[in-house]
Amino acid sequence: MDCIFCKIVDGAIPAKKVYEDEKILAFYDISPAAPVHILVIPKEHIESVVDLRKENVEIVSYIFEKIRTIAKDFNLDESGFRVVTNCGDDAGQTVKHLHFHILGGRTMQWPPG
Ligand code: D5M
Repeated sequence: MDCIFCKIVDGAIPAKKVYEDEKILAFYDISPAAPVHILVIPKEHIESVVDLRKENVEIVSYIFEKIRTIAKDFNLDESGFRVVTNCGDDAGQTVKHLHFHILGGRTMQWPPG
């Protein structure tokens, strides 16, 4: 499958990993938009939020559990951080493999552009 994040999961493309287990992978974003910018993905290929099904509830809640611990590991729990998942073209989703951005280490504006 021609998916860059699946290739990272398979080890065909390198990534700077932050956390990995049998279900998920977290790694540094290649073009950081904040001092801390980490992507968390399910290893299973799911294209976006639109493709989530009831059977994916567990992996999504598991990802959020890990987002919480990663944020704590990077000392973002006190200062605050943002979790973003872009879905589809209008949101600017460039990689069609579900991923959650963890952004922190600076103040952010809302709403985003
Ligand atoms: O975000 C997709 C994000 O994925 C974007 O911030 C760049 C990042 N990206 C793309 N390729 C790589 C590799 N090879 N390593 C690390 N990070 C990568 P989106 O929400 O789809 O716009």
